[in-house]
Parts: sequence; C-alpha cells; structure tokens
Amino acid sequence: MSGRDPASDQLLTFKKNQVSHSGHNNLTTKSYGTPTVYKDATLTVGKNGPILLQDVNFIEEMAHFDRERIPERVVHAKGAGAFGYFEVTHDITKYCSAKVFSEIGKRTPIAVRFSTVGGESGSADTVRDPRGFAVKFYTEDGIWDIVGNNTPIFFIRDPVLFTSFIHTQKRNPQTHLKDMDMFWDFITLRPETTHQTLFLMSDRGIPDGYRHMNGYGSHTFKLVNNEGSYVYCKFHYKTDQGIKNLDVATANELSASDPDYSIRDLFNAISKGNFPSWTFYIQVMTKEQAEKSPFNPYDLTKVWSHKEYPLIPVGKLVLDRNPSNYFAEVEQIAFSPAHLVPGIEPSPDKMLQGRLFSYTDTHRHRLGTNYNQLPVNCPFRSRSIPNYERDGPQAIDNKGSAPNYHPNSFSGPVVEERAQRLQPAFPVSGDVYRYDSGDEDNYSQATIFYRKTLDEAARTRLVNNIVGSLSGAVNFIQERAIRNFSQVDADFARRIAEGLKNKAKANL
Ligand code: HDE
Repeated sequence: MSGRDPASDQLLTFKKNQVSHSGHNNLTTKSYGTPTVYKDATLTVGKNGPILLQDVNFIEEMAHFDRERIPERVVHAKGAGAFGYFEVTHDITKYCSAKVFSEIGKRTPIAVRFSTVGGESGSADTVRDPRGFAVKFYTEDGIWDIVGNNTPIFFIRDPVLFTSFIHTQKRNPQTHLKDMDMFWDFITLRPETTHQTLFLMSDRGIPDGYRHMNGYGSHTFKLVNNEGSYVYCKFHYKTDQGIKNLDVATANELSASDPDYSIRDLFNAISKGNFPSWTFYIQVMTKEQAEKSPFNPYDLTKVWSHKEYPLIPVGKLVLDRNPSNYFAEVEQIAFSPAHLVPGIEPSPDKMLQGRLFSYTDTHRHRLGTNYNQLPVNCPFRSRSIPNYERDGPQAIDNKGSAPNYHPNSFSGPVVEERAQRLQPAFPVSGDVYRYDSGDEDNYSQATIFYRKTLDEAARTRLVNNIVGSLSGAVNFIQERAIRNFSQVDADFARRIAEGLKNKAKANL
C-alpha cells in the first residue's frame, strides 16, 4: 500500500495519545505486575550462556507466547469488527415487545463482525464467497445476536448436511487444495443449493468491502408482543452506502495487492468519521398466513415476496467506533443465534434449530465455558440479573455470596413474569421421521432470480462466473450441473454448456 491513511497511522496515533499518560509507561511482568529489571537480555551464567531457570520474566513471556493462538473459527475465520448503536425510528411494539424496540429514538449499543466464510484467518478478503454480517445488541434484557449473512437465503435446508457442505468449500484432505470436484459434486447432488449458488455466482458474490452490502437474519424468527401472541418475521438491514460489487479482474488483483482490503476499508472509513449505516426492516407473516403459505415459510432456501410481505422500517444500525484491540474485541467476540431476548423466538426452521446448538458449543471450545464473561460478550446492560451458573475456568463474575441452587428460600433470583409471558406455548405435531428435504421445490425462486432479478448483462456475467468455476470440475459433474441448471431455465443451461465447450476448446 502506498500513501498513509488512518490504518497505516495507527502507531503514530497511539504515540500521540500516550503523551498525556506519561508516568504509566514502566514495563512490568505480565501476571504479577512488578517492574521488569531488564528487557533486552536473558539472565545467563557468563556472557555466552546457558540461561538460568531463575529468569522467570523470560520464561513467563515465552510460556505466554506459546499459548497466544486460540482456535480460529471453523467457518467465517477472516473478519473485521466495529461498534456503534441501533436506533429505533418506527414503532413495532404491536408485533414485538423486546425492550430493544420499546420506543422511537431509543439507542442500543451494538457490535458487528463481518467475515468471509470458507477461507482461513489469513485468506484474501475479495474472494467469491458469502459474507457474514453478525450483529450483537447489548440490550437491557441481555444479549441479542442476529448472526446473519449478506444473503437472504442459504444453500441447504437441513443442518445435518452442513458439515459436509462446509468440507466441500474447504481443502481436499490429501492435496490440501481447494477442489472444484468436491464443491460442484455436493452442489449438484443437493439441488436445493441452486438458488444460493446463483446468488453466489452473480455480481453480489464479491461485494466491494463490507460497507456496500446488505445484511439479513435469513431465517424465519418469531416476534412476540406484550399479550403473548406472535407473528413470524425476517430481518433485513439494507446498506445506506448503496450496493457496490467488485468485478472479477479487480477482485483478483486486490487478492494479491491488498488481501486485507475489506478490513482496511472499514477501519479507515470509521477513523475518518465516515460512519457506515444500514436501515433495519422486518417482514411479517401471521400464523394464519404461514399455515396457508404455498411454500414452507421456514425454508431457508426461499425468500418471502416483498409484494406479499412488504418491508416494514424499524430503525438504523450505525458503526462509529473501531475496535481498540482486535484480539480482545473481534477475535474473541462470540455470536450465537441462541442469544435471544424476551420477545424474539426461534421458528421451527431446522437450520436455525441446528444453529441454536452449534455456536455456543464452538464458543466453549474456542474461548472456554465462561466466554460470556469476556468484556466484549458480557451482557453489561443487564449484569445485575443473576443466575445459577458457577465456576469453571476464568470465572470472573461468579455471583459472589448468592445462593447457587434453585429453588431456594434465601432470595436467590426468580423467573420474571414478563419473560414467561413472552415465551408463549405453541402447537407442534407430526410423525417422528427423518424427512429428506432435498426433493422439495428447488428451482422456482432460482428461476425468478435468473429471469426477473438479473438483467441481460448480469445474466451473462453469471454464466461466465459459473463456467469459470465449473470448468474446474470433472466432466460427469459438469453434465449433472447442466441438467440441474436446465430446471432453472433451459437457455441458461444451454449457455453454460456452450461456455464450458468453448473453454475446453480454448484449453486444448
Ligand atoms: Fe454459521 N457458524 N452455521 N451460519 N455463521 C459459525 O460459529 C453453523 C449459517 C454465520 O462473526 C460458527 O462462532 C451451522 C447460516 C456467521 O463470529 C459455527 C450452520 C448463516 C458466522 C457455525 C450454519 C450463518 C458463523 C463458526 C447450519 C447465515 C460468523 C464460529 C446449521 C444466516 C460469526 C462461530 C462471527 C459462524 C455453525 C449456517 C452465519 C461453527 C451448524 C445459515 C455470520 O458455530
């Protein structure tokens, strides 16, 4: 990178701010805070060593270094984070009585982490991949997370397929290379992936940084009002910066010249006071509409028509503060779809149900049992609300002398009536069975996307992007893909087949 920007000037900015803190600069040992005697040499017997075990400062520092890395996220490992607020601009209390929406003008602190999905934490930002867009709301009722993407849909309908799906996006077990056979084999054997694959291969597959893309809660959720009745809903956050995508050539060039392009773009924009924002909407479906819906309203591969279920404005997400420490505030931030507040409930969406387990489980592995006591994860606005969880590694907020069992007769915490009311009973019935969701309607919305959402130029780029990727797969998988794409649109499949033929000829 040539030229200076706020990101390149970070150390200079730190130094400038330190001038006022003189007197606090004495070096101390890490864990017990005593002054360090000398930093530039180990304690040795004679000039040429050996080193004494007595050099506890050296040993301490080395032992800490040996443990610096925590496991990176198994997906969404590369990312950027920022902080800000959510402000309510419209009243939706008739649908939802979560405190975060309680009055117009109300502001709730938020943290956001953006990410790519498949690559490792050192991978390039400008790859073709969905982008994560996770929002943490620090509400008075505790933490509410929407762990969404920049796409309103996803590849699969059943979480049992997720681990295999992700393996096909990662590296081949022998070559340790990305493998187009793995990717396209899975995609074509599970055609419910078609709608999201079209989205991924379209222009929106490579957003220009994180500020110029929309975010979606993607799943169907439930909103519960003060009377305890509920509607189904989807969350949308639309970029106020406008949608901008990178063309393939620019994205490839940036992968080499500035692989951290999106992190840099976000940091610099916020440093310069150019705060990105998103307008927050909901779509609402009543219970009766859900019962009569011609498609499964909990199917994550489908969007809800905006005509039938119009966007209802709710508020604004604004990011106005960069993290002051990346590891503490971004690497350790822990989002989970299970972090819900009274008034917001999961729907029966199988994918969402699967996620309710997975995230808190990965946090226990990656960050430890008490991950929610880390400052960035802690529900600091509801901290006085106690619970009966105790102990474990790094138990900092261990609830003092309060009783550690329930029920008890000694003023231990009790369930709030409101929270109970906002979790109304709901009916469920059906035969217990393993229902394979692969043969449901896989193509109708993909057809609308191809024929109606895209214009002709965008359709051509989509075909070219698919050809570029699919040409890396073996012939029989290419043929299966063409058969599947013909279910979307016959001409679309024909163009892909022709593109593949021309590419194969050119490579002879
Ligand atoms: Fe995730 N996903 N996911 N995912 N996901 C993770 O949690 C998982 C899915 C999303 O910035 C992991 O903390 C399962 C859909 C984002 O920290 C893990 C299933 C959507 C992030 C996990 C899905 C997402 C993650 C890895 C299918 C969009 C990054 C590290 C049932 C609606 C959050 C972690 C951040 C991260 C599991 C599918 C979005 C392993 C099991 C659908 C934005 O728990």
